[in-house]
Amino acid sequence: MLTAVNRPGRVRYHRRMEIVPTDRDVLLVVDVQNDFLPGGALAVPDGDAVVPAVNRLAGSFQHVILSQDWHPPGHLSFASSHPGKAPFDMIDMPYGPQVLWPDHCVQGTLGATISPWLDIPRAELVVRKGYRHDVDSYSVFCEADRTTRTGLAGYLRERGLARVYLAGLATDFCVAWSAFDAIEAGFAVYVVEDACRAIDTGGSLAAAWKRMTDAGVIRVATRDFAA
Ligand code: VGL
Ligand code: ZN
Repeated sequence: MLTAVNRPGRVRYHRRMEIVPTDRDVLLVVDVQNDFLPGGALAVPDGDAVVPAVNRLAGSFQHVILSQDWHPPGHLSFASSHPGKAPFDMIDMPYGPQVLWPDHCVQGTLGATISPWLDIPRAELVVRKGYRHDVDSYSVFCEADRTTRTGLAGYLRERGLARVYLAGLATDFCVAWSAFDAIEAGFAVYVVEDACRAIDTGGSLAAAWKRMTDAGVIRVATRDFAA
């Protein structure tokens, strides 16, 4: 799309990005689950704003994959599993520092269910993560031990999907870690900023954007997609 910008004495044209997804592009919708939405156990501020944005966005993709945070009861990322600790405290796990969360997305509960307002029946794969009792997994590609793979990179490669667009919850945790790992796995990665919302605890949102953009993640918006 060409947009005219009038400045005193001249007219400049600059090209706005216009993204038209092909059969090599996939939309990865991260963790749009009841527990991350208003009223949920770990509600992301303004989290429900992603639902209409993601629904619209999904319409322009041939390939859509969903992820689902899926913890067993008593998961080690829950503050309730650590006597004396409170949600949002930090602890050291064998694999590194870990934020402690309220109990959320417990397997088989209504809180763990993908939001009924998400309207993407065409989604071709749901990737569950965080299902091992002792290891968290923000990333849809690789668990927090940084070695156990979910299989998603292999799926994308086998299906010839080369560019990953991310949307969903939360920008500074599951979206950011997934974006970072997708780059590491060799994919081109775009985060659709206004189709995501953040938890933003202890400066996590600014840190996540720096880490993502330093790694080569491209920041885009829903308006960058062809109507
Ligand atoms: C998430 C914290 C804990 C996320 C999941 O989806 O961003 N955040 N588990
Ligand atoms: Zn979780």
